[in-house]
Amino acid sequence: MSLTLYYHPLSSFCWKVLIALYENDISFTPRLINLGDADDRAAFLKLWPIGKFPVLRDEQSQRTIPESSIIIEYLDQHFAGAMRFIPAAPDLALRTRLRDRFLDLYLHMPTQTIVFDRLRPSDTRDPLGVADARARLRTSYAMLEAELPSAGWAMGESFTLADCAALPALFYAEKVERFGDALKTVPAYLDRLKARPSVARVVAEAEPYFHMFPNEREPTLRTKLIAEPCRRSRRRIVFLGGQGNPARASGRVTMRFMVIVKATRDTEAGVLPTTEEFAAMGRFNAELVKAGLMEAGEGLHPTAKGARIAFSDGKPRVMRGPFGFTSDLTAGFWMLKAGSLDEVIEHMARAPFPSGEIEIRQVYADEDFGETFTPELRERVARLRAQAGNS
Ligand SMILES: N[C@@H](CCC(=O)N[C@@H](CS)C(=O)NCC(=O)O)C(=O)O
Repeated sequence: MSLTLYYHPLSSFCWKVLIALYENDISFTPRLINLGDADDRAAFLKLWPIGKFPVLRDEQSQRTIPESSIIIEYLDQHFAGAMRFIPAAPDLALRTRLRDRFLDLYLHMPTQTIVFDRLRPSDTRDPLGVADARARLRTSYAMLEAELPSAGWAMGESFTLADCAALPALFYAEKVERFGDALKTVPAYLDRLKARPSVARVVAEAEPYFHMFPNEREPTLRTKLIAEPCRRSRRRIVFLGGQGNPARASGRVTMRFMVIVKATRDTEAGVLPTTEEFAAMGRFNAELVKAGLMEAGEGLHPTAKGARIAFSDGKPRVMRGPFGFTSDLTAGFWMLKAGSLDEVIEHMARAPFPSGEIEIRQVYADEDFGETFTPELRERVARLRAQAGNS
């Protein structure tokens, strides 16, 4: 057997190549690479210093072939079977390669951005990068929804390179950014892909490793040493025990946040949102509710209808609005509960504001006040909250 595939069963880019190998029943030696193992890693880097798998080694031709798309094209040229992954017609071949690039670059890569971010220590997360990646995924979903055929495969009747690329891209993308009800063609296509025997085999072989896939709400809770196959080499082994918020172990979120919407000249002038803006905000709030974050959200009348009370020497002095416009005035707020500030940033970065600013502040929890807030005082406050229907 001249072919050896360096791979990991959970690695999405390896799935692409495995599907092609299984489709044409090409024999090969699978060589599972644990990038967390120093020897494995050193041997693999010798083969392909970039350190990303899959990599195919063909002993007969003495060639090392990296990059999933190139490997599939190499198999098509040298180990051709019933399935041809690059169509013979030049124009269709070009369009197939374009779809493969599209799926890798604009679906698969943003998904990796979101997954890798979950594995980072919380102080190095990149909420804006994640928000961008989600926006990119939604654009790509919409394009695929419009372009994919309602039956058959990505490029028509024949199963091609584009389908090999589509399965892992869509399979994992859907795990980090749900398709939602508006998409019909894309989920139906993914179902057709999953029903193919080559794909079912690849997914079944990955199943024992699925516990290594980081979920959104508990990325730091695994208490064992795991080798994460899809990370940059210097962070390859992640010790995840003992970090994070212990209350999240139960899946519960404990922190509360106030998101303050800063006033603008328009909000201070009492300019109300348009119907479209209301609808966009409604959709956004529905996402917050669905994600289990939203406790409340309200807009405020301009300061012209408000008042301030200043205290000096224990004496109140009432001042009625309007107050001079500054960007520190408040025009509205949300009350959210979430597992971390990053989680709130990730969601709020998608708020449908064309301009303006919002500020996110963590609400003190009883335990934040320490010993001076005695158990008796806490109990009294808890009773008052219950009476106010606020607990
Ligand atoms: N463009 C490459 C991407 C391969 C890739 O990102 N592989 C991931 C596994 S899914 C990897 O090896 N990651 C290890 C790392 O980045 O250190 C291809 O198409 O093969």
